[in-house]
Amino acid sequence: RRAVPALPALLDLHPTPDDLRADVIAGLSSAPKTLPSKYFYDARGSQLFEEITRQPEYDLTRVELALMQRVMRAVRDAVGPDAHVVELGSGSARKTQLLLAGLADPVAYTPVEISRETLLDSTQRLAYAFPEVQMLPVCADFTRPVPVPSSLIPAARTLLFFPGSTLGNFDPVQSVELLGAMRETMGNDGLALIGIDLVKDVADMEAAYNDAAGITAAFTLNLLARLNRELGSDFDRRAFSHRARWSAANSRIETSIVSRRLQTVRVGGHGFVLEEGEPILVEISHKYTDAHFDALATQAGLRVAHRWNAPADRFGLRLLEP
Ligand code: AVJ
Repeated sequence: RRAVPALPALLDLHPTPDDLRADVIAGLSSAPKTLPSKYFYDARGSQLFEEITRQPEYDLTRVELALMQRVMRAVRDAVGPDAHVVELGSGSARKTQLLLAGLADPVAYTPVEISRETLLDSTQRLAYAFPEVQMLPVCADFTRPVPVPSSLIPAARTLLFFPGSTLGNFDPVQSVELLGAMRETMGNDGLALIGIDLVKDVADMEAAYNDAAGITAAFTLNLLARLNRELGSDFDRRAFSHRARWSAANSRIETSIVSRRLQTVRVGGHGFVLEEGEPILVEISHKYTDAHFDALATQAGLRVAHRWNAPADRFGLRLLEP
């Protein structure tokens, strides 16, 4: 039997209940109403997301994993040895497995993840699989500045890893800010490997967010259960439905929680009136063209050093340099 490696010390900057309450009250006070998609990822929400990635309609994860397998040798050559990998929104870190195995002697890995349970699980698993890589997990909302711990063995460079088209969950202004912050974090010698979902057939894109088994709907509506539990709000789950549809004007899927009737919801001493049919926008998932993504990168002071697309342009990986 192998000895159990000590749990890596976790830098805990998890959002506080006050952060959650303030964000929710601000979102429900705005017109149209919104809620931040980052709060989907409590322990249950992260599990449901994993289930989404196994649905036949949601092929992003499978296509990205296959693409990574195909281009890993080129990534390894471009990155070189002794990198410190920093991943934003690492979740179950399934793609990280491929990355750490494919790179030349990575020295450290910093997953930044908002769900503490998911972060501890995935870091523990990776610590077993890669005993020579120092694990430096940070539990945090990566849309705020995140301090990156330094590794015992000095790294040759930082590789920022931002897969899954998580960038798509941010509007263009936020995306440029986020890419700019990533440029700061990686420094002048750094690189960033980013996964982006590409514009395709509208029926395919809409089906990916409306799976027949209803897992995405459960994922979306789980947000209300979380708010009731953590903020003491009184959302009635049955009085809302999930809706995800393509917005051609914004080149994105827009996911809303729609009120099925006129109702008032109480959250932290505030009452919010929802009309019948009124949507709360809870997530945006942008889909990119090559030109659109290049423009975002350029605005953030980054250059596309390598561009790899999956067959039929279903998904893309980009290696960016300052
Ligand atoms: C992997 C977080 C980018 O927007 O496609 C999947 C999240 N939401 N189904 C996406 C998600 C509904 C996903 N991200």
